Amino acid sequence: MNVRTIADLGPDERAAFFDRDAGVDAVRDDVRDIVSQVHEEGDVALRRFAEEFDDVSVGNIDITDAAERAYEEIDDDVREAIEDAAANIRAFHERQVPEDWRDDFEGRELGRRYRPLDSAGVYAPGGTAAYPSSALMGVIPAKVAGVEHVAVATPPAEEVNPVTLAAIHVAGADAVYQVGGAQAIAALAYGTETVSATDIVVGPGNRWVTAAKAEVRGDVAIDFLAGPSEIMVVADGDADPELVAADLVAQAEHDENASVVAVTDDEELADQVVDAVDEQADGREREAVIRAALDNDGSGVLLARSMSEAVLFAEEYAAEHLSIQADDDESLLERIPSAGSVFLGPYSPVAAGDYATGTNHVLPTGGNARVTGGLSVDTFVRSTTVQRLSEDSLDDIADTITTLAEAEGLEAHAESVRKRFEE
Ligand code: HSO
Ligand code: ZN
Repeated sequence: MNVRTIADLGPDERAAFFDRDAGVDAVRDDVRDIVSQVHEEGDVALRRFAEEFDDVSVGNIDITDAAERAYEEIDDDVREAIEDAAANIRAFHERQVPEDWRDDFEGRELGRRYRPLDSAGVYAPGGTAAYPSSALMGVIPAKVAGVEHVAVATPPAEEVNPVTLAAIHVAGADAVYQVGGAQAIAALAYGTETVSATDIVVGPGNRWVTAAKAEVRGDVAIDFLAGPSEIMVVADGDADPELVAADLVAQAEHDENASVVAVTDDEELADQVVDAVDEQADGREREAVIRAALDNDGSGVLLARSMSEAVLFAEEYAAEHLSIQADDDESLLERIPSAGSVFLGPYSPVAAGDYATGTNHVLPTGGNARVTGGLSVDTFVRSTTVQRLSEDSLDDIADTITTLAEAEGLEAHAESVRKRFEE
């Protein structure tokens, strides 16, 4: 990782920061095939793929009972940490539950009503990237929204990760299935003999999972297509380079394709961050992954001529995680509308939100933060508009309705209003 000046970036160098896709194109054809086999053959296909991809001969696909057992068997300190985090995530998401309302609009009683989806499917990655925390982040918002049936799919194994299972149990999932990858997404979307189909499929995963979500979208709802982790730190000369570096290295640890960027107007800080990142990466357990992520064309420390230029870059970037380490962080934040989750000040590491503050860590990547937020209670509710008009209030807008209806050539629409006023 090195320091580069924003003004000197060539078009390709610049593009490397902004072209962050979820990498689904390369596996799209294979995934389409997997999805259709699950759709057609159900459990038989799930068992076959478990043998083929996970090298596991699956007994019961439904392992709901194992989740409760795992909860009882894991270490006390891990169980307590899961419960602590879960309570915080629940509290933050309870604050998001929307309330039904009705208001008077000049005699027209209009309102919105919110109801949970009937069912939701959550994917919880396994293998080397088993994230119990992601199980909490997927299941809890759905349960808080009031979704009655929340199912979780997690990859099969001789022994499915007990911490993930315990987290699924604490989060309050109603069913747990051992099925992974694209086949899990297909099972949650279309159902099999064992897995019941769900209305929405959410959660992070590798590009097979992501490509499968793209494939089933349209038949079921999905949250969004999430790619490798990203962080953008906006820092001024007052920032602590060690802390900036620590957050970069932390997100780099996720994935060789992670994008980690710091942008600052302070040349000295830029150099210090580069050095600190290098030192902190040294000897880490996942040093190889970290170094690969740091070496990406889309990772680096960028020098801006001013904090205004830094802010413009950060806004265009629309990061999954935005950390602001600067004196006037709130006013800088005002100028960056696009970000999945924001971390302000030296005591707000991204890892706090990844695990335990209560905010959700399933967040839009690849610039998607320009148009959407992360997983939330909203993801799992549908809104309905409701109206009741009085005779007078219909009379008041009758002309507007009939004139527009006739302008559209829709006579019967106009007539349906006039009918109300016939003697
Ligand atoms: N930073 C990741 C979430 C995560 N971190 C899970 C640790 N475990 C993507 O937002
Ligand atoms: Zn993380």
